[in-house]
Amino acid sequence: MTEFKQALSSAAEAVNAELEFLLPKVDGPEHRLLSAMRYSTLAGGKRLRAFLVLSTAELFEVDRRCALRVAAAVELLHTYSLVHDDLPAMDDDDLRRGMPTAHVEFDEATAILAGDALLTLAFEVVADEATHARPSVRCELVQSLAHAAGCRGMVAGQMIDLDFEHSEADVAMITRLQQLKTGALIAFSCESGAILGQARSSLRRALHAYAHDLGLAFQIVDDLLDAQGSTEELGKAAGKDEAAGKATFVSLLGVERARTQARMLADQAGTHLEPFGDRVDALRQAANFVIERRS
Ligand code: GRG
Repeated sequence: MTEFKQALSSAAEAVNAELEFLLPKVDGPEHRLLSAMRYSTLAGGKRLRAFLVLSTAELFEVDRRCALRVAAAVELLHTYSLVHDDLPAMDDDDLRRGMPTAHVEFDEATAILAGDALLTLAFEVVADEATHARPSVRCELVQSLAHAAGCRGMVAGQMIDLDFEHSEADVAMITRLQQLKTGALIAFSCESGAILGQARSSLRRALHAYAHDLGLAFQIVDDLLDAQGSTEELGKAAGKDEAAGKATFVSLLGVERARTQARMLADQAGTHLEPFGDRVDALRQAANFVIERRS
């Protein structure tokens, strides 16, 4: 685990430097927007999605500079989703990554605009020829990222989640909602390495299957942390699901079964990596990290 944590922190350092480079410097009459973008993006975060992009790209010997751009784009898009999710109209949270949320630090309109700008910047970065020499590869990245983030992915998951607050949900429904809300971007992060490396489809499918199980394990642990973690440790409000009477993996399965299910999914994620032989230690360790994490 220590070895994995070092690898994760070195990926985070590299992607933070890339984000620092890609985010516009704060100047001009739009400085408030740019400050909010930088504030939210550079506020920390585990950078797990970036790690997945970099690790899967390594499997196909993708140029590190290209992989770093995609890793940064995924983190920009992920940050947009957190900024918008925290808004009063959605989850109404005051704390994120241990700091005041964007709408608290700035104001609601600025947070909405900063989220919009982070989302569009992510696509600008991926579409740039510095990301890959081949237009067809850039096009596939843009299309897959749009699919993961939009009305058949994360945004759809968020809509279903908001609707479920007022209705009964079962495990199958929660699984589908979470696959869209958090699983789709995790899946793109894993598959982007294969897209950049123009890998054969069987290997891309193997990474998709790995990401599917990893994403679900990640979400179950997120529910466990919300139920059992502390606000201080999480850097965001704990206990929100129960207070809102929200159906989650924990409320439906109970703590013990939820934990067992997460462990089973993490083990199963590893089995999809067999076609890659012994070059996937980091990805196996990532599955373990996801279920052991405390924030
Ligand atoms: C507003 C379109 C829109 C979508 C929001 C992803 C999402 C949908 C909301 C995030 C809310 C949330 C807490 C989801 C649970 C899983 C999740 C994405 C947790 C945050 O991801 P981490 O733990 O965060 O990787 P860090 O801070 O480490 O980057």
